[in-house]
Amino acid sequence: MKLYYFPGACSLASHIVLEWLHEPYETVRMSMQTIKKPAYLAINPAGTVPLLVHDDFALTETVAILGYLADLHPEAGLVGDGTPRGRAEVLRWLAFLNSDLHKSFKPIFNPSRFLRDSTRAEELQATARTHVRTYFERLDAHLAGRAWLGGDQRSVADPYLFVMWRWTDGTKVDVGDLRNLSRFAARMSDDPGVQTAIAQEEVVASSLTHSAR
Ligand SMILES: N[C@@H](CCC(=O)N[C@@H](CS)C(=O)NCC(=O)O)C(=O)O
Repeated sequence: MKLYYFPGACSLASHIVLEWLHEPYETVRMSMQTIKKPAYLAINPAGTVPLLVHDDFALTETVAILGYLADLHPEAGLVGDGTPRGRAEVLRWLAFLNSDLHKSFKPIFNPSRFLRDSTRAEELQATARTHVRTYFERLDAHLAGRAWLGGDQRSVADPYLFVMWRWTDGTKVDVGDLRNLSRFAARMSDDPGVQTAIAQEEVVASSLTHSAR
């Protein structure tokens, strides 16, 4: 298996799950330039990360990759406790993270993609920060009395939330007062698989403010 990533980008969630599964894998470090080159676009026409290549199967989309990895290792229980409700709970949060929270970061990282008039960039970013903050408040409320998004058991949704929590620093979204979220982030930060994936990506502060997520 081969994971194409940018340091600290949403691809870090898949990287953490590969570590959790003790799955043999390689990583390919990409940049904003190399993801737009014909060779990469030939395997991923979206020109984004993550991309997971498993034998002859090239898979894009964070939610699909996380689900695929979890399904390859059902014994790890990373999409719930095996009940329809448990699975639905994990999918609920994955959907929220992907279609609401992740999307709301995009105008902060790259306002020019959303505006004709660049003089309004700061206003757009401020509005997007409000949306991001509101979504984190909802996640914080959900995490009250729960160790993980899905309940007592960690799942593929947790690394995705953790990655976006890391973005709050570089994007200046203040979530320091959200206690349940902070506890969750501390738990993830202490995890050896998380630490290994981060160390491999050599994440530095500047990469968290990359302009094109
Ligand atoms: N829908 C895709 C979005 C992936 C995405 O936005 N990736 C960002 C990094 S977090 C990226 O590659 N951005 C470069 C670009 O959009 O040109 C997913 O969920 O995997």
